[in-house]
Amino acid sequence: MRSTQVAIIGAGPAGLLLAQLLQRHGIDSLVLERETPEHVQGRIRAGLLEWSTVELLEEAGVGARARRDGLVHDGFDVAFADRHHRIDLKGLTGKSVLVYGQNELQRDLVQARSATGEAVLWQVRDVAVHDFDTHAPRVSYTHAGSRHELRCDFVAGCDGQHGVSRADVPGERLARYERAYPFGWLGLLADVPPLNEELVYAHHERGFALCSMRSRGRSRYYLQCPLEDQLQQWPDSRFFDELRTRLPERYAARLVSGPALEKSIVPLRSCVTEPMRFGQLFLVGDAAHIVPPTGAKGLNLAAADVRLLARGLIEFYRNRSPTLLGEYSARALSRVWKATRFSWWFTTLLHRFSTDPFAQRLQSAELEYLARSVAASRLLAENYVGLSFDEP
Ligand code: RFL
Ligand code: PHB
Repeated sequence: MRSTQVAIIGAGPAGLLLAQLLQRHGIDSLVLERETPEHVQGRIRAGLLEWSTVELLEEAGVGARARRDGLVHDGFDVAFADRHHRIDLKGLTGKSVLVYGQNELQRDLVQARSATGEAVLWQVRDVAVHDFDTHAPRVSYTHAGSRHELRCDFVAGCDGQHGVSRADVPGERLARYERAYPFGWLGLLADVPPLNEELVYAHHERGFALCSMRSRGRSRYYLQCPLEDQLQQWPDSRFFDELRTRLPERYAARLVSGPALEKSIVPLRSCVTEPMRFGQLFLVGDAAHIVPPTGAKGLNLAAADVRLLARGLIEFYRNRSPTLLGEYSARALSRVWKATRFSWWFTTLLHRFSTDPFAQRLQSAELEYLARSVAASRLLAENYVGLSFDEP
Protein backbone atom coordinates (compact mmCIF):
# COMPACT_ATOMS: atom_id res chain seq x y z
CA MET A 1 0.00 0.00 0.00
CA ARG A 2 1.32 3.46 -0.97
CA SER A 3 1.45 6.18 1.70
CA THR A 4 1.78 9.97 1.86
CA GLN A 5 1.26 12.69 4.46
CA VAL A 6 -1.59 14.52 2.70
CA ALA A 7 -3.83 12.90 0.07
CA ILE A 8 -5.23 15.60 -2.21
CA ILE A 9 -8.27 14.78 -4.32
CA GLY A 10 -8.54 17.05 -7.38
CA ALA A 11 -5.88 18.87 -9.44
CA GLY A 12 -7.85 22.09 -9.91
CA PRO A 13 -6.37 25.35 -8.63
CA ALA A 14 -7.14 24.44 -4.99
CA GLY A 15 -5.53 20.98 -5.06
CA LEU A 16 -2.40 21.97 -6.96
CA LEU A 17 -1.83 25.18 -5.03
CA LEU A 18 -2.11 23.28 -1.75
CA ALA A 19 0.34 20.64 -3.01
CA GLN A 20 2.79 23.35 -4.02
CA LEU A 21 2.65 25.20 -0.67
CA LEU A 22 3.09 21.93 1.26
CA GLN A 23 5.99 20.85 -0.92
CA ARG A 24 7.80 24.10 -0.09
CA HIS A 25 7.64 23.11 3.59
CA GLY A 26 8.80 19.56 3.03
CA ILE A 27 5.34 18.02 3.42
CA ASP A 28 4.66 15.13 1.11
CA SER A 29 1.37 14.85 -0.83
CA LEU A 30 -0.15 12.85 -3.66
CA VAL A 31 -2.71 14.48 -5.96
CA LEU A 32 -5.42 12.28 -7.51
CA GLU A 33 -7.24 13.75 -10.54
CA ARG A 34 -10.06 12.27 -12.60
CA GLU A 35 -9.29 14.14 -15.84
CA THR A 36 -6.22 14.51 -18.10
CA PRO A 37 -3.82 17.50 -17.75
CA GLU A 38 -5.00 18.78 -21.16
CA HIS A 39 -8.63 18.76 -20.04
CA VAL A 40 -7.84 20.56 -16.77
CA GLN A 41 -5.75 23.23 -18.54
CA GLY A 42 -8.36 23.77 -21.25
CA ARG A 43 -11.24 24.74 -18.94
CA ILE A 44 -12.21 28.39 -19.51
CA ARG A 45 -13.34 29.71 -16.17
CA ALA A 46 -12.29 32.49 -13.85
CA GLY A 47 -10.36 35.54 -14.93
CA LEU A 48 -9.85 37.80 -11.96
CA LEU A 49 -7.47 37.42 -9.02
CA GLU A 50 -7.55 39.34 -5.76
CA TRP A 51 -4.18 40.67 -4.70
CA SER A 52 -4.04 38.28 -1.73
CA THR A 53 -4.41 35.41 -4.24
CA VAL A 54 -1.52 36.80 -6.29
CA GLU A 55 0.59 36.96 -3.11
CA LEU A 56 -0.28 33.36 -2.25
CA LEU A 57 0.80 32.27 -5.75
CA GLU A 58 4.11 34.02 -5.17
CA GLU A 59 4.49 32.35 -1.78
CA ALA A 60 3.96 29.01 -3.55
CA GLY A 61 6.57 29.94 -6.18
CA VAL A 62 4.05 29.99 -9.04
CA GLY A 63 3.30 33.71 -9.40
CA ALA A 64 5.97 34.82 -11.86
CA ARG A 65 4.00 34.47 -15.11
CA ALA A 66 0.83 35.94 -13.55
CA ARG A 67 2.84 38.97 -12.42
CA ARG A 68 4.47 39.31 -15.85
CA ASP A 69 1.49 38.68 -18.15
CA GLY A 70 -1.50 39.54 -15.92
CA LEU A 71 -3.22 42.90 -16.35
CA VAL A 72 -3.39 45.07 -13.24
CA HIS A 73 -6.79 46.75 -12.97
CA ASP A 74 -7.35 49.69 -10.62
CA GLY A 75 -11.09 49.94 -11.22
CA PHE A 76 -14.13 48.82 -13.21
CA ASP A 77 -17.31 50.32 -14.62
CA VAL A 78 -20.92 49.74 -13.63
CA ALA A 79 -23.19 50.73 -16.53
CA PHE A 80 -26.95 51.26 -16.37
CA ALA A 81 -29.60 53.43 -18.00
CA ASP A 82 -27.12 54.53 -20.68
CA ARG A 83 -24.77 55.85 -17.98
CA HIS A 84 -21.68 54.46 -16.42
CA HIS A 85 -20.06 54.84 -13.04
CA ARG A 86 -16.44 53.93 -12.38
CA ILE A 87 -15.59 52.11 -9.17
CA ASP A 88 -12.11 53.37 -8.34
CA LEU A 89 -10.78 50.28 -6.56
CA LYS A 90 -7.35 51.72 -5.97
CA GLY A 91 -8.59 55.11 -4.77
CA LEU A 92 -11.26 53.62 -2.50
CA THR A 93 -9.29 50.71 -1.02
CA GLY A 94 -5.63 51.14 -1.98
CA LYS A 95 -5.81 47.77 -3.75
CA SER A 96 -5.98 46.54 -7.34
CA VAL A 97 -6.99 43.20 -8.90
CA LEU A 98 -5.21 41.12 -11.54
CA VAL A 99 -6.80 39.86 -14.76
CA TYR A 100 -5.24 36.44 -15.41
CA GLY A 101 -7.06 33.43 -16.86
CA GLN A 102 -7.67 30.39 -14.68
CA ASN A 103 -6.42 28.16 -17.51
CA GLU A 104 -3.09 30.01 -17.49
CA LEU A 105 -2.87 29.64 -13.73
CA GLN A 106 -3.74 25.98 -14.08
CA ARG A 107 -0.89 25.59 -16.59
CA ASP A 108 1.56 27.30 -14.19
CA LEU A 109 0.50 24.97 -11.38
CA VAL A 110 0.76 21.78 -13.47
CA GLN A 111 4.22 22.83 -14.66
CA ALA A 112 5.40 23.67 -11.15
CA ARG A 113 4.17 20.32 -9.87
CA SER A 114 5.97 18.44 -12.66
CA ALA A 115 9.13 20.40 -11.93
CA THR A 116 9.15 19.15 -8.32
CA GLY A 117 9.14 15.58 -9.65
CA GLU A 118 6.22 14.81 -7.36
CA ALA A 119 3.21 13.06 -8.59
CA VAL A 120 -0.19 13.92 -9.88
CA LEU A 121 -2.03 10.74 -10.77
CA TRP A 122 -4.18 11.73 -13.75
CA GLN A 123 -7.31 9.86 -14.86
CA VAL A 124 -7.99 8.11 -11.59
CA ARG A 125 -11.44 6.56 -11.19
CA ASP A 126 -13.74 5.53 -8.32
CA VAL A 127 -12.01 7.56 -5.62
CA ALA A 128 -13.38 6.90 -2.12
CA VAL A 129 -12.31 8.22 1.29
CA HIS A 130 -12.27 5.75 4.23
CA ASP A 131 -11.80 6.02 8.02
CA PHE A 132 -11.48 9.81 8.01
CA ASP A 133 -12.63 9.83 11.65
CA THR A 134 -9.51 7.90 12.66
CA HIS A 135 -5.83 8.89 12.61
CA ALA A 136 -5.23 6.47 9.75
CA PRO A 137 -7.48 7.58 6.89
CA ARG A 138 -7.22 5.86 3.50
CA VAL A 139 -8.16 6.78 -0.04
CA SER A 140 -8.97 4.02 -2.53
CA TYR A 141 -8.91 4.57 -6.31
CA THR A 142 -8.49 2.90 -9.67
CA HIS A 143 -5.50 3.93 -11.77
CA ALA A 144 -4.27 2.42 -15.05
CA GLY A 145 -6.75 -0.44 -14.67
CA SER A 146 -5.94 -1.56 -11.13
CA ARG A 147 -7.30 -0.76 -7.71
CA HIS A 148 -5.02 0.94 -5.15
CA GLU A 149 -5.10 2.21 -1.58
CA LEU A 150 -3.31 5.26 -0.26
CA ARG A 151 -2.56 5.60 3.45
CA CYS A 152 -2.23 9.16 4.76
CA ASP A 153 -2.46 11.48 7.78
CA PHE A 154 -4.96 13.90 6.20
CA VAL A 155 -7.26 14.07 3.18
CA ALA A 156 -7.88 17.38 1.35
CA GLY A 157 -11.10 17.22 -0.68
CA CYS A 158 -10.31 19.69 -3.50
CA ASP A 159 -12.56 17.95 -6.02
CA GLY A 160 -14.93 20.75 -6.99
CA GLN A 161 -18.70 21.04 -6.82
CA HIS A 162 -19.45 17.51 -8.08
CA GLY A 163 -16.61 15.83 -6.18
CA VAL A 164 -16.72 12.62 -4.16
CA SER A 165 -15.04 13.66 -0.91
CA ARG A 166 -18.13 15.47 0.37
CA ALA A 167 -20.32 12.59 -0.76
CA ASP A 168 -18.41 10.19 1.52
CA VAL A 169 -19.58 12.14 4.61
CA PRO A 170 -22.85 10.82 6.12
CA GLY A 171 -25.64 13.29 5.30
CA GLU A 172 -26.63 13.90 8.93
CA ARG A 173 -23.15 15.29 9.69
CA LEU A 174 -23.32 18.20 7.29
CA ALA A 175 -25.66 21.03 6.39
CA ARG A 176 -26.02 22.54 2.90
CA TYR A 177 -27.36 26.06 2.39
CA GLU A 178 -28.41 26.77 -1.19
CA ARG A 179 -29.88 29.39 -3.47
CA ALA A 180 -30.49 28.81 -7.17
CA TYR A 181 -30.92 31.86 -9.43
CA PRO A 182 -33.54 31.79 -12.20
CA PHE A 183 -31.04 32.39 -15.04
CA GLY A 184 -27.62 31.43 -16.38
CA TRP A 185 -24.58 33.10 -17.95
CA LEU A 186 -23.78 32.59 -21.59
CA GLY A 187 -20.02 33.14 -22.00
CA LEU A 188 -18.08 33.80 -25.20
CA LEU A 189 -14.31 34.00 -25.69
CA ALA A 190 -12.93 35.70 -28.82
CA ASP A 191 -9.66 37.09 -30.12
CA VAL A 192 -10.88 40.67 -30.39
CA PRO A 193 -9.56 43.68 -28.44
CA PRO A 194 -11.55 44.40 -25.24
CA LEU A 195 -13.95 47.33 -25.65
CA ASN A 196 -12.58 49.07 -22.57
CA GLU A 197 -9.32 49.12 -20.59
CA GLU A 198 -11.26 47.93 -17.52
CA LEU A 199 -14.17 45.52 -16.97
CA VAL A 200 -17.71 46.75 -17.62
CA TYR A 201 -20.64 45.29 -15.62
CA ALA A 202 -23.90 46.34 -17.30
CA HIS A 203 -27.44 46.28 -15.99
CA HIS A 204 -30.10 46.52 -18.72
CA GLU A 205 -33.83 45.86 -18.88
CA ARG A 206 -33.08 42.90 -21.20
CA GLY A 207 -30.65 41.47 -18.64
CA PHE A 208 -27.10 41.67 -17.30
CA ALA A 209 -23.95 41.77 -19.46
CA LEU A 210 -20.26 41.66 -18.54
CA CYS A 211 -17.32 42.70 -20.71
CA SER A 212 -14.17 41.09 -19.40
CA MET A 213 -10.89 40.07 -21.00
CA ARG A 214 -7.95 37.70 -20.84
CA SER A 215 -5.34 39.91 -22.53
CA ARG A 216 -5.13 43.01 -24.73
CA GLY A 217 -6.12 40.88 -27.71
CA ARG A 218 -8.59 38.45 -26.14
CA SER A 219 -12.03 39.31 -24.77
CA ARG A 220 -14.39 37.38 -22.53
CA TYR A 221 -18.03 38.43 -22.68
CA TYR A 222 -21.06 37.20 -20.74
CA LEU A 223 -24.82 37.65 -21.14
CA GLN A 224 -27.54 36.75 -18.65
CA CYS A 225 -29.74 34.16 -20.41
CA PRO A 226 -32.72 31.93 -19.58
CA LEU A 227 -31.70 28.64 -17.95
CA GLU A 228 -33.41 26.64 -20.70
CA ASP A 229 -31.37 28.25 -23.52
CA GLN A 230 -29.17 26.01 -25.68
CA LEU A 231 -25.91 27.07 -27.32
CA GLN A 232 -27.26 26.49 -30.83
CA GLN A 233 -29.80 29.29 -30.20
CA TRP A 234 -26.86 31.68 -29.82
CA PRO A 235 -24.85 32.02 -33.04
CA ASP A 236 -22.01 34.56 -32.64
CA SER A 237 -23.90 37.27 -34.54
CA ARG A 238 -26.89 37.05 -32.17
CA PHE A 239 -24.57 37.14 -29.15
CA PHE A 240 -22.81 40.33 -30.28
CA ASP A 241 -26.09 42.02 -31.31
CA GLU A 242 -27.56 41.31 -27.90
CA LEU A 243 -24.41 42.48 -26.10
CA ARG A 244 -24.43 45.73 -28.09
CA THR A 245 -28.09 46.30 -27.12
CA ARG A 246 -27.35 45.89 -23.42
CA LEU A 247 -24.42 48.35 -23.34
CA PRO A 248 -24.49 52.16 -23.11
CA GLU A 249 -23.99 53.81 -26.50
CA ARG A 250 -20.33 54.80 -25.95
CA TYR A 251 -19.37 51.16 -25.33
CA ALA A 252 -21.70 49.62 -27.91
CA ALA A 253 -20.06 51.75 -30.59
CA ARG A 254 -16.62 50.34 -29.69
CA LEU A 255 -17.56 46.66 -29.53
CA VAL A 256 -15.58 44.57 -32.01
CA SER A 257 -17.09 41.19 -32.83
CA GLY A 258 -15.21 38.07 -33.92
CA PRO A 259 -15.63 34.31 -34.12
CA ALA A 260 -16.06 32.54 -30.77
CA LEU A 261 -13.14 30.38 -29.60
CA GLU A 262 -15.40 28.99 -26.88
CA LYS A 263 -19.01 29.41 -25.82
CA SER A 264 -20.75 27.94 -22.79
CA ILE A 265 -23.80 28.34 -20.56
CA VAL A 266 -23.51 28.01 -16.76
CA PRO A 267 -26.36 28.12 -14.24
CA LEU A 268 -25.89 30.49 -11.29
CA ARG A 269 -25.97 29.08 -7.78
CA SER A 270 -24.92 29.88 -4.22
CA CYS A 271 -24.19 26.92 -1.96
CA VAL A 272 -22.31 26.49 1.33
CA THR A 273 -21.51 23.24 3.17
CA GLU A 274 -21.01 23.31 6.94
CA PRO A 275 -18.72 22.32 8.52
CA MET A 276 -15.67 22.15 6.24
CA ARG A 277 -13.82 19.57 8.35
CA PHE A 278 -14.80 15.99 9.22
CA GLY A 279 -12.11 14.32 11.35
CA GLN A 280 -9.00 14.19 9.15
CA LEU A 281 -10.94 15.18 5.99
CA PHE A 282 -10.93 18.87 4.98
CA LEU A 283 -13.15 20.31 2.23
CA VAL A 284 -11.49 23.04 0.17
CA GLY A 285 -12.73 25.43 -2.56
CA ASP A 286 -15.69 24.53 -4.77
CA ALA A 287 -16.00 21.15 -2.98
CA ALA A 288 -17.37 23.14 -0.01
CA HIS A 289 -18.97 26.22 -1.56
CA ILE A 290 -20.17 27.74 -4.84
CA VAL A 291 -20.88 31.40 -5.54
CA PRO A 292 -22.41 32.94 -8.66
CA PRO A 293 -19.54 34.32 -10.79
CA THR A 294 -20.73 37.96 -10.67
CA GLY A 295 -18.31 39.05 -7.93
CA ALA A 296 -15.41 36.88 -9.23
CA LYS A 297 -15.04 35.24 -5.83
CA GLY A 298 -14.96 31.46 -6.57
CA LEU A 299 -11.29 30.99 -7.36
CA ASN A 300 -10.26 33.55 -4.75
CA LEU A 301 -12.24 31.79 -2.03
CA ALA A 302 -10.62 28.50 -3.03
CA ALA A 303 -7.21 30.16 -2.65
CA ALA A 304 -8.21 31.59 0.75
CA ASP A 305 -9.20 28.08 1.97
CA VAL A 306 -5.87 26.73 0.71
CA ARG A 307 -4.00 29.45 2.57
CA LEU A 308 -5.68 28.51 5.86
CA LEU A 309 -5.31 24.77 5.42
CA ALA A 310 -1.67 25.01 4.34
CA ARG A 311 -0.89 27.18 7.40
CA GLY A 312 -2.62 24.60 9.64
CA LEU A 313 -0.81 21.61 8.12
CA ILE A 314 2.58 23.37 8.22
CA GLU A 315 2.07 24.20 11.89
CA PHE A 316 0.99 20.62 12.60
CA TYR A 317 4.06 19.04 10.99
CA ARG A 318 6.43 21.66 12.37
CA ASN A 319 5.50 21.40 16.05
CA ARG A 320 2.63 18.89 16.26
CA SER A 321 0.21 21.67 17.20
CA PRO A 322 -3.36 21.02 15.99
CA THR A 323 -4.58 24.53 16.91
CA LEU A 324 -4.76 26.10 13.45
CA LEU A 325 -6.20 22.94 11.90
CA GLY A 326 -8.85 23.01 14.63
CA GLU A 327 -9.79 26.54 13.57
CA TYR A 328 -9.88 25.78 9.81
CA SER A 329 -13.60 25.23 9.38
CA ALA A 330 -14.79 28.21 11.44
CA ARG A 331 -12.24 30.63 9.95
CA ALA A 332 -12.86 29.51 6.37
CA LEU A 333 -16.65 29.69 6.78
CA SER A 334 -16.50 33.19 8.20
CA ARG A 335 -14.83 34.38 4.97
CA VAL A 336 -17.01 32.14 2.78
CA TRP A 337 -20.26 33.59 4.13
CA LYS A 338 -19.05 37.17 3.62
CA ALA A 339 -18.16 36.38 0.00
CA THR A 340 -21.46 34.51 -0.42
CA ARG A 341 -23.32 37.57 0.80
CA PHE A 342 -21.38 39.86 -1.52
CA SER A 343 -21.81 37.62 -4.58
CA TRP A 344 -25.54 37.30 -3.90
CA TRP A 345 -25.89 41.08 -3.47
CA PHE A 346 -23.90 41.98 -6.60
CA THR A 347 -25.85 39.40 -8.61
CA THR A 348 -29.14 40.79 -7.29
CA LEU A 349 -28.11 44.38 -8.04
CA LEU A 350 -27.18 43.77 -11.66
CA HIS A 351 -29.44 41.04 -13.09
CA ARG A 352 -33.00 41.22 -14.27
CA PHE A 353 -35.08 39.04 -11.96
CA SER A 354 -38.73 39.78 -12.47
CA THR A 355 -41.30 41.90 -14.19
CA ASP A 356 -42.41 43.26 -10.82
CA PRO A 357 -42.26 47.07 -11.25
CA PHE A 358 -41.73 47.63 -7.51
CA ALA A 359 -38.63 45.38 -7.50
CA GLN A 360 -37.34 47.06 -10.67
CA ARG A 361 -37.64 50.53 -9.17
CA LEU A 362 -35.80 49.44 -6.04
CA GLN A 363 -33.00 48.09 -8.24
CA SER A 364 -32.76 51.38 -10.18
CA ALA A 365 -32.76 53.34 -6.93
CA GLU A 366 -29.90 51.23 -5.58
CA LEU A 367 -27.84 51.68 -8.77
CA GLU A 368 -28.35 55.45 -8.64
CA TYR A 369 -27.39 55.48 -4.98
CA LEU A 370 -24.23 53.54 -5.80
CA ALA A 371 -23.34 56.07 -8.50
CA ARG A 372 -23.74 59.03 -6.13
CA SER A 373 -22.51 57.73 -2.81
CA VAL A 374 -18.81 57.31 -2.08
CA ALA A 375 -19.78 55.16 0.93
CA ALA A 376 -21.78 52.78 -1.27
CA SER A 377 -18.98 52.61 -3.86
CA ARG A 378 -16.45 51.89 -1.12
CA LEU A 379 -18.61 49.06 0.21
CA LEU A 380 -18.60 47.48 -3.24
CA ALA A 381 -14.88 48.12 -3.79
CA GLU A 382 -13.84 46.70 -0.41
CA ASN A 383 -15.64 43.43 -1.08
CA TYR A 384 -14.53 43.25 -4.71
CA VAL A 385 -10.80 43.51 -3.96
CA GLY A 386 -11.24 40.92 -1.18
CA LEU A 387 -11.67 41.38 2.55
CA SER A 388 -8.51 41.38 4.60
CA PHE A 389 -7.55 38.22 6.50
CA ASP A 390 -7.54 37.97 10.26
CA GLU A 391 -4.15 36.44 10.76
CA PRO A 392 -2.86 33.81 10.25
P1 RFL B 1 -12.20 22.89 -9.62
O1 RFL B 1 -11.50 23.88 -10.45
O2 RFL B 1 -13.56 22.48 -10.04
O3 RFL B 1 -11.25 21.61 -9.50
C1 RFL B 1 -11.70 20.39 -8.98
C2 RFL B 1 -10.90 19.27 -9.60
O4 RFL B 1 -11.31 18.03 -9.04
C3 RFL B 1 -11.46 17.08 -10.08
N1 RFL B 1 -12.39 16.03 -9.62
C4 RFL B 1 -11.99 14.79 -9.25
N2 RFL B 1 -10.78 14.22 -9.17
C5 RFL B 1 -10.72 12.92 -8.75
N3 RFL B 1 -11.84 12.18 -8.42
C6 RFL B 1 -13.06 12.74 -8.49
N4 RFL B 1 -14.14 12.04 -8.18
C7 RFL B 1 -13.18 14.09 -8.91
N5 RFL B 1 -14.22 14.93 -9.09
C8 RFL B 1 -13.73 16.09 -9.51
C9 RFL B 1 -11.97 17.88 -11.24
O5 RFL B 1 -11.74 17.24 -12.49
C10 RFL B 1 -11.17 19.18 -11.10
O6 RFL B 1 -9.94 19.13 -11.80
O7 RFL B 1 -12.33 23.37 -8.10
P2 RFL B 1 -11.32 24.28 -7.22
O8 RFL B 1 -9.91 23.80 -7.35
O9 RFL B 1 -11.97 24.36 -5.89
O10 RFL B 1 -11.33 25.71 -7.92
C11 RFL B 1 -12.50 26.50 -7.93
C12 RFL B 1 -12.58 27.36 -9.19
O11 RFL B 1 -12.35 26.55 -10.32
C13 RFL B 1 -13.93 28.07 -9.31
O12 RFL B 1 -14.33 28.58 -8.05
C14 RFL B 1 -13.89 29.27 -10.29
O13 RFL B 1 -13.67 28.82 -11.59
C15 RFL B 1 -15.19 30.06 -10.22
N6 RFL B 1 -15.24 31.18 -11.20
C16 RFL B 1 -14.57 32.37 -10.94
N7 RFL B 1 -13.85 32.53 -9.81
C17 RFL B 1 -13.16 33.68 -9.59
O14 RFL B 1 -12.51 33.81 -8.56
N8 RFL B 1 -13.13 34.71 -10.51
C18 RFL B 1 -13.83 34.63 -11.65
O15 RFL B 1 -13.72 35.56 -12.47
C19 RFL B 1 -14.61 33.45 -11.90
N9 RFL B 1 -15.31 33.33 -13.04
C20 RFL B 1 -15.92 31.05 -12.40
C21 RFL B 1 -15.93 32.16 -13.31
C22 RFL B 1 -16.56 29.85 -12.74
C23 RFL B 1 -17.25 29.77 -13.92
N10 RFL B 1 -17.87 28.53 -14.20
C24 RFL B 1 -17.63 27.79 -15.36
C25 RFL B 1 -18.56 27.84 -13.13
C26 RFL B 1 -16.62 32.08 -14.50
C27 RFL B 1 -17.29 30.91 -14.81
C28 RFL B 1 -18.05 30.89 -16.11
C1 PHB C 1 -14.12 36.55 -16.24
O1 PHB C 1 -13.29 37.21 -16.87
O2 PHB C 1 -14.38 35.36 -16.53
C2 PHB C 1 -14.87 37.19 -15.13
C3 PHB C 1 -14.43 38.41 -14.65
C4 PHB C 1 -15.15 39.03 -13.63
C5 PHB C 1 -16.26 38.40 -13.11
C6 PHB C 1 -16.67 37.17 -13.58
C7 PHB C 1 -15.97 36.56 -14.60
O3 PHB C 1 -16.95 39.05 -12.13
